[in-house]
Amino acid sequence: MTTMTLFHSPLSPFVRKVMVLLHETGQQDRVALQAVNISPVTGDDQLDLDNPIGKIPALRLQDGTVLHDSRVICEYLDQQHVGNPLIPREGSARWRRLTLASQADAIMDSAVSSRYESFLRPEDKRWDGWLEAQAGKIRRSLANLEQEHLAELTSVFDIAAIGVACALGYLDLRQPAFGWRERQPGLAAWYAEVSKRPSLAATAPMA
Ligand code: 99T
Repeated sequence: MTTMTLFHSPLSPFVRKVMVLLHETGQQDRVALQAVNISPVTGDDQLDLDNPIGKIPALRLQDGTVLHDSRVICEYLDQQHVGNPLIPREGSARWRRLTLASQADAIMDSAVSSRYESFLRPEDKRWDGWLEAQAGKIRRSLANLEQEHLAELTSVFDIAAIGVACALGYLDLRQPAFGWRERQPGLAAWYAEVSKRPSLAATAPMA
């Protein structure tokens, strides 16, 4: 039975994290999806009422409470099922996995901001230096994941792995020529494997 409403777009990597977590924890039937088509300059009235910052994902609970952003929603939903937590509840594992998840979110932030810069901003106002700086952040983060964290990512499919997979899926969607697979073959092999999971297959973004 659906008891919650998720403001949703199939192209948002932040929304996808929530959707993957719902699938992985068997909760997808509890959430109704409310489609929104927004950008920083074109909002959605209903969304703005529920989330004054006008971003997705936002999750309306049965009692009308609204949760945002994706980190808060994932934490909430992870505490609503009885299986193994996808976000460790305590100890050093919690801070490790949340920091990796934060690195994945930061890759998405840079990629989304590049998308807005290169697609939304009027052409005469675009700033190549901005795009190059964002690309540098993404390249350094992916190299660091490959060199330092591949074993950790492979060890368990949790909030950190979900975040990295959604970040890579979004890069493929919006910057298919970014060429990360050539630079990070280990990450590419990991991603090819986890992409077979039903949760990722069911939520793959389609432009
Ligand atoms: O910035 C806006 O006003 C509208 N943008 C969003 O709502 C994006 C959609 S991804 N969401 C976020 O930036 C959420 C970030 C937040 N920290 C979280 O939830 O974790 C759109 C991607 C695309 O269209 O290509």
